[in-house]
Amino acid sequence: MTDARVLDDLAARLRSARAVAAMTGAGISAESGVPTFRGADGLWRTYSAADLATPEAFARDPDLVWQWYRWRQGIIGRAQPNAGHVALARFQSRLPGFTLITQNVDGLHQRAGSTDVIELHGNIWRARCARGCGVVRETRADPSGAGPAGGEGPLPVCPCGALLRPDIVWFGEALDPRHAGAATRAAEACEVFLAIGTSALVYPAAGLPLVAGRAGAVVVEINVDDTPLTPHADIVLRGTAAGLLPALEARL
Ligand code: BV8
Ligand code: ZN
Repeated sequence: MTDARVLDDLAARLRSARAVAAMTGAGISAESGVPTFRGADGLWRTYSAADLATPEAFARDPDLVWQWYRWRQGIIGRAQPNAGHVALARFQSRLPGFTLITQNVDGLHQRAGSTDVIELHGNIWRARCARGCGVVRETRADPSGAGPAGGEGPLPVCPCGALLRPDIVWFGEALDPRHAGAATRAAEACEVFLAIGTSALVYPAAGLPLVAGRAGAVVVEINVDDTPLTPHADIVLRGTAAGLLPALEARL
């Protein structure tokens, strides 16, 4: 089938589905200028996940970890949602049973107009108590990357006296069970599952399209490259999220 026929066919399935779930990864924000993790220019080529994105790293060197997140806040604060984010926000208004799940922490889906986004790995614009007293703070979306947790100033401190940390799920940490539960239920209930711009390597998120497939959903991969999900996908669309999602949305 030609790409246009595949998109026509997929759009017809989406229109007739009672429930649709989409899960995005860093690839959808790549065209907004936000670096991915594992690509040629990915963050893990330059930085070690173990040194930056684990609770042990924060305990060892909170300054370094905050510097890295402030730098990323700067990039994300200057970025704009792209046509892929905008198309997914329109999916939500066109498809009644649509659930958007993201592994991204950048908040670009919400800036494009999506609501009720399930953020599996947290959000870079929030900080929370590292000791776990329950305090959560918004950090300002300042393009310089500065904010209550930003700049070169002292590390942000919780009223309880502990440090604040980025409200992000690091390696070795459990996902918030409310978010993991909602995402699993959406994967089990959907008739079409779209996996968009994710390397499908980080669990438990990478298991969601497999859950959906086992429950009978049509699994669609949208990615510029092959991933471990590719052999399990029913439909593979090779191309960019910002190119393919608007083409699909135009057919809904
Ligand atoms: C947990 C936050 C249990 C950083 C992130 C060995 C085997 C199996 C599992 C494990 C194992 N060892 C450890 C584990 C578990 C571990 C895991 O899965 N590790 C993997 C790497 C082996 N998982 C965990 O630790 C999770 N927790 O299991 O808890 C538990 C239970 C109870 C009690 C205690 C503990 C926690 C996972 C935390 C994830 N957090 N870091 C930050 O953002 O600051 S991971 C990081 O990767 C990001 O969050 C990101 O969302 C996530 C996934 O990456 P992707 O989004 O897919 O991005 P990536 O760069 O990899 O890929 C981009 C893709 O886009 C590519 O495919 C590319 O081709 C494509 N692309 C590029 N441009 C485009 C495009 N596609 C379309 N259009 C384009 N334009
Ligand atoms: Zn506290």
